[in-house]
Amino acid sequence: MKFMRKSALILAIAPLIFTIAACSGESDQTTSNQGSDRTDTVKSRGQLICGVSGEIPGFSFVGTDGKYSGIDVDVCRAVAAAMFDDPNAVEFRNLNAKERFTAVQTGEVDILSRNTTWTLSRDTSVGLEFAPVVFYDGQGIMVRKNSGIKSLADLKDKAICVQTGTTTEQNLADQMRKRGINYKPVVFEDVNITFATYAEGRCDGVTADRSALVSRRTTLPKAEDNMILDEAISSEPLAPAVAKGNTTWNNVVTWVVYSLVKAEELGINSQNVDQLANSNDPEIKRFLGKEGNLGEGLGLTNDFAAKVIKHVGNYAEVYDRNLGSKTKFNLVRGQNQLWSKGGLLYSPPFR
Ligand SMILES: N[C@@H](CCC(=O)N[C@@H](CS)C(=O)NCC(=O)O)C(=O)O
Repeated sequence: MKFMRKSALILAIAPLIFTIAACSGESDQTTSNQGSDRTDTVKSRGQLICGVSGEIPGFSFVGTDGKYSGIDVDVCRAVAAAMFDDPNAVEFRNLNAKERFTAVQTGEVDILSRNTTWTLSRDTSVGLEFAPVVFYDGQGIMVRKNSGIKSLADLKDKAICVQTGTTTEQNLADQMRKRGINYKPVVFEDVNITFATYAEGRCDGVTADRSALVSRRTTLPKAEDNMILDEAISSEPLAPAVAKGNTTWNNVVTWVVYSLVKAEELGINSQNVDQLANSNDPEIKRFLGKEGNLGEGLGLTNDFAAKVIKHVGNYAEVYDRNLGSKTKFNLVRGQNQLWSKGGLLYSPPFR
């Protein structure tokens, strides 16, 4: 057994897998894994349908000109670039926290790229399949500077605005229970009402992912009068997701995300990508599709990563454009730095 080849092992257990799948009524999922999956649907449509929030500047936001921008938006543009050599071959659909999972399950969207935390239950019972994390986040609480509130303990018996259908709502309840702090949750389905209620002074604090607080603070009437408490409430790894049972499609999204990270690691960016196509470095040659056939396994051209970087840039370019020091958010990379620079971003090998 120890020396059995993988293919022989698969042949040996295949009948067993078939029997189990048939008995548990999951044969549909098995079929879709073997046959066509979402990749074919998207290809034949010639356009990607991408679920975003549209309400979180820096992540996904619709400008007054109707144009979408943000890191979550760029992930979708990167997938479109890899598939169609066109970052604009995307239709965006705005989804609030409550709507987002149904939209993936029913196939209304091909991909959910919307500040969504990767959790065990979303990976299992909600029927999602996550691609790699695009932003490592954590939950925070924002209060008015003149409120005297400095910690979670100071929120005893206070009203906290929070959006329903989020890990935010659950984490707040966990943390307050753990610390024995009584509080008044003021829950809304709509993000704009959540923050407007806080802005009107009807909540003492508002809680969300820290990045979302930084983002939404810029939309408050007097942004500088508000501060985010230092206390870290949770880990929120934000990742794109697709519907379960679409192995190839998940691989496409997964390796497009990794291509952003790997390009940064290899020093490839939107400015030098064409020039580096002539590089002698075998790793760069393979990554850009000048050698090997890495795209084939994804049903894409071998230069899919070159298309991504040319049109959208590497992870650093995406981050800087949407959240970096030249933006009003000025968010330091922190955990969202490459592993080689002390962060958590790490791509498996392109080989
Ligand atoms: N990352 C958390 C929270 C995500 C979330 O939906 N946050 C709210 C509060 S800022 C939001 O983005 N709302 C925007 C919307 O509903 O369009 C989760 O996955 O549950």
